[in-house]
Amino acid sequence: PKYKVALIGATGLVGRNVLKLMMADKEQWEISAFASKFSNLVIDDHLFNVYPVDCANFFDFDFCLFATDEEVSKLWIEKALHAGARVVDSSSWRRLDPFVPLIVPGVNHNTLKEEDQLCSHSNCIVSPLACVLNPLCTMYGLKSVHISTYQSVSGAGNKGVEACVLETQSKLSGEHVNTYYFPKSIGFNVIPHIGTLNEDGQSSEEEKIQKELQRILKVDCPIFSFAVRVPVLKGHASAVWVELERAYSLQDIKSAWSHASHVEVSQDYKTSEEMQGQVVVSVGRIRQLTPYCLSVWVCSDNTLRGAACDMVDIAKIMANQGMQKSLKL
Ligand code: 2RA
Repeated sequence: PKYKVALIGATGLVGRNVLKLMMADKEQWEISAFASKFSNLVIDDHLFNVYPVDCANFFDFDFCLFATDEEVSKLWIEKALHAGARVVDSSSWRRLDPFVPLIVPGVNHNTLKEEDQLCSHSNCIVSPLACVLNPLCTMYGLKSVHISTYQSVSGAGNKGVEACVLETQSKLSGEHVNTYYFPKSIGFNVIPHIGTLNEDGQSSEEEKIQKELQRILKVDCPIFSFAVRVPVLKGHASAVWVELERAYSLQDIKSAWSHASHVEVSQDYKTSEEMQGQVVVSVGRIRQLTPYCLSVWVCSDNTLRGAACDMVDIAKIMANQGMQKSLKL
């Protein structure tokens, strides 16, 4: 059967990828696209009319996918829930709400229940990390994790990409235009500041990494993170140091990764550029540091894994479980 899907935020970087992924499965989805204002969008030779979200009649849809930021999600999701649709939210709005499941497909999608009408997926840096850490957690237990992230400008949306391109070009031509889109100029620069900084010097992004990972992996071990914005257009990467509860076998870990959903073990390593357009998460630079500690490099396309792929995977999981329109009507 065809499920009726409303995609809100269709013109954004993530929204466009959702359309692309769903178009590959046209038999299953009938998609209506919404954004802040009317426009036309061509995806894989298919023309979508994008309607203003205030024209959406949420009663018409089985699934509403919100590829939107917190403010927009907050404004519209209640209406979609009231209309009885199943909702997948890409924003951080309810990710830490114990009544809303935080799902990483392939890691904890089995925790999704029939009565869950709203579901969040995790941050585009967290989802790939969860895919890689989950087998280690299950096999040996996590004692502590240290993560340093290198996050591309597309994590901040279309405008982040535009700001980076403009600032880089202007520096090359000897001018120094600062768009002020990022906390400091991003052209030829790295900025250890994503989101807001609190009084203790922690950024909101670093807090998300810690709390979302603890929630998804069901652990309360210390997770330390550093979130850095780099002038790369697409692809997020992380250097990760893991201390396990028990001594491990690297061979067993590699074998578990090779069977884990969405994980691809690299002989050496992959870069952000190489991961563009890939739906898998690459784990490379795998080093045994001590019998309990290892370090790895994790790299993925942030507009796909932890973004469009997670939204579409969750909708598929719900549809396969017969969870289209909510029974709460
Ligand atoms: C970022 N990971 O890149 C965050 C959320 N998209 O800004």
